[in-house]
Amino acid sequence: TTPIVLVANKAEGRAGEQGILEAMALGFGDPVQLSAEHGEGMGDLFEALLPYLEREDEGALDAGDEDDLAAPLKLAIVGRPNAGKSTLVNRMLGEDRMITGPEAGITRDSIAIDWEWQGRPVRLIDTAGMRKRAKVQDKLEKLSVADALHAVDFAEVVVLLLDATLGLESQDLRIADRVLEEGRALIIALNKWDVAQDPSSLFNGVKAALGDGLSQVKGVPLITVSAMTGRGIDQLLSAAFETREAWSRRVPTGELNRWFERAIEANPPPAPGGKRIKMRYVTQVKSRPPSFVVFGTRVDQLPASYERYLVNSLRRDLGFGAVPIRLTLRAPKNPFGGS
Ligand SMILES: Nc1nc2c(ncn2[C@@H]2O[C@H](COP(=O)(O)OP(=O)(O)OP(=O)(O)O)[C@@H](O)[C@H]2O)c(=O)[nH]1
Ligand SMILES: [Mg+2]
Repeated sequence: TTPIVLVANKAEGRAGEQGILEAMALGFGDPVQLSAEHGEGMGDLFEALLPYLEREDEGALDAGDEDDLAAPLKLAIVGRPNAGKSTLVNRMLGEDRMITGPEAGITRDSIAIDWEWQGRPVRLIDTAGMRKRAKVQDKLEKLSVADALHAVDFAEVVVLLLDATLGLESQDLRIADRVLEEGRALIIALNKWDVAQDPSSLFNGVKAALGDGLSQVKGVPLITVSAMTGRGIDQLLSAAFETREAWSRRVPTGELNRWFERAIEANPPPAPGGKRIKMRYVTQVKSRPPSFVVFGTRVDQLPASYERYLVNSLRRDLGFGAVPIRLTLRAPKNPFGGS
């Protein structure tokens, strides 16, 4: 049998009360009180429908996303001057296509090259090195940096290339922040591993500094490579494809809300002034990057730490890894003051 959910529309204000009482007499249980015009009661409607969402298509991707995953992986390589970006691109291609050299600032414009890795199409984008803004004086270099940032916007996954002989500097964190703010998936690669001093403590040091420095996203992949010898490049590319998949993932609403209930139960939201913040439901509004809207009452009072808790457990429990996640809170109005 098809389940029936009774909805009483035009329920705003006092005018609807009589109709709601009449609707109760129909024998379908309490009606969901809705005002389609005023946008009220949507949270209640969703709650009433939630038990029936279980049979929702379990395929985690919609058709559009699948097309996107068959399309070339748009992979931009960014970093400070001299990190070895162009050398890395040459090593991937297996030929000296880019000009490289020991002086900083050799690449001036972003260059996109179509390539294939293990039969999968990749659009590689080499970019100009990005120095600290205060040091960028001449006009040409400014244009180069703007061009590199443009490549970030165009990419799906961005590799931030570090120089193992220099370690992680504040400029690297600034670039990483920028990539995440743009909603791109980030991978960090530690290049020149062939000449790294004291590799294991270097690796741990960079890992720890990333954990402290990139507070908005935890656990960004860190991969050691050598553009010179080719070491680590396969690992880098498989991480890049994996990351794009997470970045493109859609979680079915039923699964998402089962997670949501568990997360709230494990760590209930606070009750400022004795009034509990009620979290009703969550829905994924888009992917690339994954974006969610949480509906509830008094959610405008939710502390940032609780938002972080939700985003972090979403990442951990639903396999989003370290891709940037957008979360918006929305409070539907309810004239009846129901919880
Ligand atoms: N030992 C070692 N040297 C490397 C490696 N990768 C790059 N280099 C050297 O680092 C220098 C800079 O390399 P590039 O590829 O030109 O660096 P880039 O990041 O493209 O630099 P810009 O275009 O100026 O931003 C060159 O002398 C390379 O030979 C590596 O894995 N190991
Ligand atoms: Mg270069």
